[in-house]
Amino acid sequence: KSLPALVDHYSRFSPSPLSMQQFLDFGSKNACEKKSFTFLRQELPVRLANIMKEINLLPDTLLKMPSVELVQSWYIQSLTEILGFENKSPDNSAVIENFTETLYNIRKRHSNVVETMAQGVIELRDTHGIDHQTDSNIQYFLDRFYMSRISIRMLIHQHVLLFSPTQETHPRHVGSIDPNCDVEAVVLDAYENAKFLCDQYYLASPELDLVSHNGMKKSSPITVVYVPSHLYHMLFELFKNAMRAIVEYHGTAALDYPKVKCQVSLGKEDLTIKISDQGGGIPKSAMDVLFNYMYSTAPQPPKSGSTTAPLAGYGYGLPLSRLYAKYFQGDLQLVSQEGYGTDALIWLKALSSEANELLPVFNTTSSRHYGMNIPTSDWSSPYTPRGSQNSVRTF
Ligand code: W6P
Repeated sequence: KSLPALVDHYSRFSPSPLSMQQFLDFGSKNACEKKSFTFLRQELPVRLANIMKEINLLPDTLLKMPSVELVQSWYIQSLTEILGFENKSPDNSAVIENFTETLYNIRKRHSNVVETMAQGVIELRDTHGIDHQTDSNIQYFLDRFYMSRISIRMLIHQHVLLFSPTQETHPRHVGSIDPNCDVEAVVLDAYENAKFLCDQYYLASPELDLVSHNGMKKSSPITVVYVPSHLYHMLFELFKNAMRAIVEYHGTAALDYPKVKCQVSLGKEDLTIKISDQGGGIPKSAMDVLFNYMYSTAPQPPKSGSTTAPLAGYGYGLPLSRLYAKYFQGDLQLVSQEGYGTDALIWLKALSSEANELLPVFNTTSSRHYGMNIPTSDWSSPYTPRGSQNSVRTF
């Protein structure tokens, strides 16, 4: 069978979302490398093929950008390598070992996908420009593409951590999952590292005011079954943004700053983390842009020469953080009061039984989103000349 035929074949299956509990089961006493092998040699091609079909729906102009072709070649190579195990025996330990090593190399091959796709978007903007329709398609695609990538890397990472003798993990962790993830500890770690960058950049930083409310078991530490690195990624991003807003709003010459406030709460259903800054806030009209890949792609951070990394504001920090939150059925939202400050909220499922992977599915519904016209507003917009809300007026 040709590769395109195999992509068609595997893309007809829907990805199977795993629950946090299933991830734990794969890694517990009955941890079985053979079971994991037979699951992944089917599920990884399904997830890869589903998103590869969607890559093909991208505008031709973007598909032809060298960076996007490079990313596509990695997907083709990795799918081909996994399909090499289609008819191998799970009872042969050399096969299983080789599979684990193949996965390790695949994960390494794909480590720069985010930067490379961003480069492709820059190439497209510089050569063809980007209209409203293309912006919307790219936003829709990248959210699904990066969610797919997060999920595939999670599956591979779990397998490699659990079954590769060279990979060491914390004895109480199951692969990358901490069954007793101490939320306050991750908050403090993320705050300290953001503070380090902030001090280096501005020679000043706001203090932290951390408060927890355990609504389930008063004055007990709040824990959750979660991937600490995912939680850290979100918190680090939010702390950097909050600190930058505070220091820039009050000026680097200020003698002291309003603290960054962090409230952690646990209820029956939700674990909520709120990070509040009095950094002057942002207008409501600018909120969407913070999660827009096209907008966030704008200036390339200085790569070499400069020793001070920008504190925040470049890259895909916020949209990717929101995907990490959504990956296990949580969410991330910003609420701002311009002239005062911003609240950033993270919701996680308190119960591991409700923490299921959220995965993009390739089907006719997803296909229809591409090339679908952005609806023209049928509400008045006083300062916009008639017909120019979109590049083309579509009746
Ligand atoms: C701001 C802008 C922002 C984004 C994300 C988190 C916090 C903040 N504060 O002013």
